[in-house]
Amino acid sequence: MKFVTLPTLRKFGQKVGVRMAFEFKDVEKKWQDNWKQSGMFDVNPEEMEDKYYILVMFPYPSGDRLHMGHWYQYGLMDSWARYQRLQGKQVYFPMGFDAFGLPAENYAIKHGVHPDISTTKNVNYMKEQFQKMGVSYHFDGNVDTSKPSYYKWTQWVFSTLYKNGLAQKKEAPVNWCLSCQTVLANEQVQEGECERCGSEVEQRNLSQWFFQITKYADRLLNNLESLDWPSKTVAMQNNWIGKSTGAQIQFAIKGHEKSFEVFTTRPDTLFGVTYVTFAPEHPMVLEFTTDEQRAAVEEYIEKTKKMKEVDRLSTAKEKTGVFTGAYAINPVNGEEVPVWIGDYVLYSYGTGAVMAVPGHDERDFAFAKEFGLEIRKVILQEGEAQEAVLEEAWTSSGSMVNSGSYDGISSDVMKEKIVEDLSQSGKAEKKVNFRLRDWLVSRQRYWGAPIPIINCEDCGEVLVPEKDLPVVLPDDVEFKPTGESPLKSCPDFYKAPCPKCGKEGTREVDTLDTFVCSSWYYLRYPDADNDKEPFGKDITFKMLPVDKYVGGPEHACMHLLYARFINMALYDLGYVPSEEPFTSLTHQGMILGPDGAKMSKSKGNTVSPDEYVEQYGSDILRLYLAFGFNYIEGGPWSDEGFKSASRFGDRVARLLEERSEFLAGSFEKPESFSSEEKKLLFVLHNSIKGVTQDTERFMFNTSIARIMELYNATSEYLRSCEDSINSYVVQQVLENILRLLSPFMPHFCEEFWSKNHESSIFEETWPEYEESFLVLDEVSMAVMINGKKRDEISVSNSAGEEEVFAIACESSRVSKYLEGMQVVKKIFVKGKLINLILKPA
Ligand code: ANZ
Ligand code: ZN
Repeated sequence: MKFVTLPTLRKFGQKVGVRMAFEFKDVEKKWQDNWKQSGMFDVNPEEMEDKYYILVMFPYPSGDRLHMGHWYQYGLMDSWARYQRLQGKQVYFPMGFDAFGLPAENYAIKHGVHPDISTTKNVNYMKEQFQKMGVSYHFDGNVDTSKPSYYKWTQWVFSTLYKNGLAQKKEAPVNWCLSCQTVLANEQVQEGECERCGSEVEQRNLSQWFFQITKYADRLLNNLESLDWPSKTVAMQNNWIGKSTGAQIQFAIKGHEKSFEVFTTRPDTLFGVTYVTFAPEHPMVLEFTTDEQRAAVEEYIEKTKKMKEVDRLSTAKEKTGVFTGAYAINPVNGEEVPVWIGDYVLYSYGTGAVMAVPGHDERDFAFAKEFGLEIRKVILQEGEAQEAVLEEAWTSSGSMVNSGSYDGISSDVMKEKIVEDLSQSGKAEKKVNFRLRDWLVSRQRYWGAPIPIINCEDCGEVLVPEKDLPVVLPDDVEFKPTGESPLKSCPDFYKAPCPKCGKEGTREVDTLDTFVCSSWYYLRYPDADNDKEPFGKDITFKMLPVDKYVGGPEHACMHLLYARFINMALYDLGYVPSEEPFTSLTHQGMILGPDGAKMSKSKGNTVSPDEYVEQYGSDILRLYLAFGFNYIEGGPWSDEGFKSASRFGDRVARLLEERSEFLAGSFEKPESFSSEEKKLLFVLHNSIKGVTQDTERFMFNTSIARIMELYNATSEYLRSCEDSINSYVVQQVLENILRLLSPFMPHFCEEFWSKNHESSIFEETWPEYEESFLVLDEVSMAVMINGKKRDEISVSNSAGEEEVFAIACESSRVSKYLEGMQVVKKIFVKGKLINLILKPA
């Protein structure tokens, strides 16, 4: 691991170059040690009564340390958790490491070290960085998914699903990454490329392990409504699950015994079918293809194998296909229509065959145009002449034509009726289809939890009994990717006696997708030391579900869907208290490089947190991350922004040092306040109100802006009232600046608080605003002339239009405009402004 700091640091120093009066980093270590020793943030789930479970997506220890994105996500979540604790909640906020998986394995291969050594080292390094960040969460029972004490129970999750018919090995077309040399779940393929490495992905037919998430499709969809989740994520899951309602309709093949079915969402268009298209890889195709067409069909099938699914689905792609020589018989009228194959039909969706209606489906239309097939109109738009030629597919509703006895009825009615009528003879049935596929969980890689299955010649596939778990991942394996599971080459592992009959069998050599590890980790935290069960029932029913989950939006359709499924399956078996694991969800944004592009080593636009912490301290970095970004949106790193945050931190430090006498004493609350004092108290209570509302909603940037306003108002008060300072008010304000800032600058605030308090600032309660201070006697109002601001006047809170006008006229800055003019209109906004519209008298 190389740790190059100097060159960038120097460059950075020149750019930012803020000289700090207060050495923030000097006090940080002290408080970190202090918090640790006092056990202040230690929590024991056993003792919690009314838990508030905050969860943040745990990091992969695959890179060599925490980067700026981690700081942003974890540092500010620590701030949020501190805030919730100050609000009086019994916060439970655990942390661990998602240590198995391809990124960790690829890192290990690149650096030529065993993944166990490199991930353990990275985990330790990251823990040290977390410590330097000054976080209040801790690493409960060391949840590290790559340790046997954890993956024993990942294997238990597999076994539990298996026993309940939710895990199954089956042959299926799968995505194969040519570079990672392993299969990928559909969700891990983005635009035909591997989500991890960006290499090409091809389709292979392989026998693999699947979790049957499709059995839960409806519930996963329906529950979405009840979740307090970002609407975009809900929409994405909705789409991914992709429920579509229609019918399955049976067609016969002329001269063959076998019939086939099509899935359609538009049974109303059945009279418009002029041909049928099969997915080229559909196994029936070669059965009915005629001898004359066989060569062309086989050639086309071969060609399709090399195509990516996204390209096949693209509407822009020109349509290709081949006639099979066979004819299908339309069940509604006995009409014989040609059977084609075309790559726009996918084998994995519906039945793998479609009834083509070129008059009313865009893709069928393009296909028919390409091959000169008949385009027949069966739905008439309102006002359309029946004989008008279709220039493009009419995909909406209308009234039926060319549809025998159904002519004249509306297509919406037809949709139901035709299915009902055909169902009499068993030729059609209502059908719901989902885009969601079963979750492919086996990987041909080393760094994952072994699948607890032994294959026996006599007994077949046998589950490893729970008492024999974990199936330990062996250490000495040549783990470079070859396409074949590395565990196969390890005889000590591969050969194992059958748990049923004792005969020598062979172990399953694939490992589990890392998303299996992360699909249940939130259940392990509260009971992480349990070596008898994955998680005890009492504690799980008390601590779950998670109240607030925070993580990146990129997990919308993978982790978040998988975890919901696993939780739901475990719920059905009585292991967890709720169907849904995460009641409320927030996504943080992403910190980009200074150039606005995603930070990456290859682009050279990374900004390393360590250098900033080294020079300015972790509180200043955290303050900048809070202030410089909308947490949910993220944005580009800016040294200018860092500069202004560090200046602010330093100014506050100076103020507190210069005015430390006000923090020290004990001052009595006066009977009444002067108008200057009231103004300051107004800003104070307004800030408390605003910071509370904004922090709650993760609006850390506006929270800090309000604290800045408070700082400014305080400085101004001290400057202008130097001779008549109200000590009580100043103490109130200074103490509250510390309390409001404490989640964002924990060490710094603890340090200043400790000068005058025995107990920690984090044992305080969050300040509350008082409504009475939010009503000002005097307000300042803008005076505008013809829409342009000319003065600001101080008036009584209750002053009406005439009174304000009179006071405005007394101001020389205003009166000079009034000379020789006539006021034609007064626009008055109480408490805000008066705008005088003038014209020459
Ligand atoms: C006839 C028809 C007529 C269709 C019409 C549409 C409009 P969603 O909504 O995505 O479920 N389809 C069915 N299986 C397919 C497959 N394996 N590959 C490609 N396309 C397939 O889409 C369902 C529609 O997509 C089905 O309804 C079918 O075309 C097509 F005027 O059937 B339709
Ligand atoms: Zn056996």
